[in-house]
Order: sequence, then structure tokens, then C-alpha cells
Amino acid sequence: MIYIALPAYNEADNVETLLADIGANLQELMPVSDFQVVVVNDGSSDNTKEAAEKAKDSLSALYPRLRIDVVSHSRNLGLAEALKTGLKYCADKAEPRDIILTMDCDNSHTPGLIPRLARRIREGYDVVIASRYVPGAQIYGLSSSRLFLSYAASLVMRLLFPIRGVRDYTCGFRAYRAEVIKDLFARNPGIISERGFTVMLDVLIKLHQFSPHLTFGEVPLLLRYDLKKGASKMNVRSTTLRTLRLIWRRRLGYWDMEEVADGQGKSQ
Ligand SMILES: Nc1nc2c(ncn2[C@@H]2O[C@H](COP(=O)(O)OP(=O)(O)O)[C@@H](O)[C@H]2O)c(=O)[nH]1
Ligand SMILES: [Mg+2]
Repeated sequence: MIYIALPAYNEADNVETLLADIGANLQELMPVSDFQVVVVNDGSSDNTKEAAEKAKDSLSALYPRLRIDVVSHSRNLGLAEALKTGLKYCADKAEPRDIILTMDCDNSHTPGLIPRLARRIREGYDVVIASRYVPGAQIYGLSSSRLFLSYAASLVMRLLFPIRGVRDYTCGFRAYRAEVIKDLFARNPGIISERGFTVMLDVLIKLHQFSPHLTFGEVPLLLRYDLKKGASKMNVRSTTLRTLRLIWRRRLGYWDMEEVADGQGKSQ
């Protein structure tokens, strides 16, 4: 079974297209696999919930192997909380051998890449990232300032938190062997401590820190930022400041967690 967690905040213009695209691609490329998508509507003020429910009704008849659930926060709690809800939802249902994916709900991540991510997990990787920084990656529609910032983040992270096999620390399109996420929550339910967009980075460095035996791989990302409808929800200034603060704290050994089973975590 393949689980897909989709954090969604005001994505009414994108969510139906994305879910239809997931259905069509997976039916064509992975016709014998079962899929469970969970849309985490994070207190959207637009019709994200209604649009996702509508897609759920029309697509379940079309694609019997695709199940779509929509869960909602009553108010906007931010990307990290939405990701936590989605990952936990999947981890609770998944068998250890299953695969859990996350992706943006804005059509910039193409579902046709899911089989490749899944394939790499089956090849033996525990975590596989759709990466902007491996040969073959292509980026459309991203401003040069965003391009520069993401690349700078990648360089700084490779220097300060080198993880074998990882170049893209911040992309939200990833696959995990389900056991990794189940284990993460079982060992420390408070593991997702960041509040905003730095959560992707933090999950990765915590996985590496507390489960050093894990293997990380990447596949080239085709980033279709030009297909995204609506503005980015990422506040560049606050995300940059939060990223610097996060790097500083983690380098000093503060992990912002109550406890870690192997005792490596330092509470604050
Ligand atoms: N649940 C939730 N998701 C969010 C929030 N802000 C952004 N997202 C989602 O996180 C993903 C990344 O946001 P996006 O605007 O695509 O950022 P960008 O791709 O970096 O420009 C999208 O699927 C958004 O819907 C939020 O406050 N709550
Ligand atoms: Mg996006």
C-alpha cells in the first residue's frame, strides 16, 4: 500500500486537478498497487475541503484502488502541524513495508514521479527525496531569488549537516519506508517541533541524528512551479530566519524534544 499525505491550505484551485492527476497517473503506471491519499485541509478559508470532497466522490468510482480521505483542522495551524496530522494518519494505518509519501498540494510536484520514488524505496533506501540538485532535475517557473535561496540552503546544509545521499534538504516531495515514520512517532510523539516550513529540514536531520543506520537517496525532480495556481504560502524572510535559528540550535545539540529513546536528545 502507498500512502500520500497532502498538506493543503487554501488550495481550492489546485486540489481537484492534483487528485485527478494522481488517480490517472497511478492507474497507468502502478495499476496493481493500492493507494490511500489523505488531504489535510488546514483550516482553509476557501473551498479546499469541498473541492477535495468533490474529487473524492468522482474519483473513487473511476479508480477503485485509490482511496481519498479528507481530514480538517478547525483553524489554520501551519504546515508543520498539517504534515504531522498527515504523517500520523498514514503511520497509524500503514504496515511497516508500506510506503508513505508527502507532496505539495499546489500542482508543482508531478504525481508521475511517485512510481520512481517508490521504486527507490523498494531498491533499499529508507528515505527518497525528489531533488532539485541531482543531474536530470529541471525547474520551471521559480523566481531567481527563490532559486538562489534554495540552492544556498542546500549548500549550507551539506556543509553543516552532511547526510550521505542528500542534496535537497527542503523539498516537500519525499517517500519514506513506512516503518521509519512509525518508528519516529513511536519513539517520540513530539518529534515534529518546528512550526512552519522548516519542518521538512528538521524531520530530515532528526531522522539522520536519531536513526544513523537509515539510507537516504534522491531522484531528479521536475518542479512545475509554473503550474501552481495562486501565490506561494512561504514567507521567505521568516523561513530564512527560522532556518538559521534551526541550524544554530541543532548544531548546539538542542533537539526541542522531551526525550529520545536512545537518550541522545537534549531537552530545552
Ligand atoms: N496545512 C497547511 N499547509 C500549508 C500551509 N501553508 C502552506 N501549506 C501547504 O504546504 C505546501 C507548500 O506550500 P507552497 O505554497 O506550495 O510553498 P512553496 O512551494 O515553497 O512556494 C502546499 O501544499 C501548501 O498548501 C499551512 O499553513 N497549512
Ligand atoms: Mg509548492
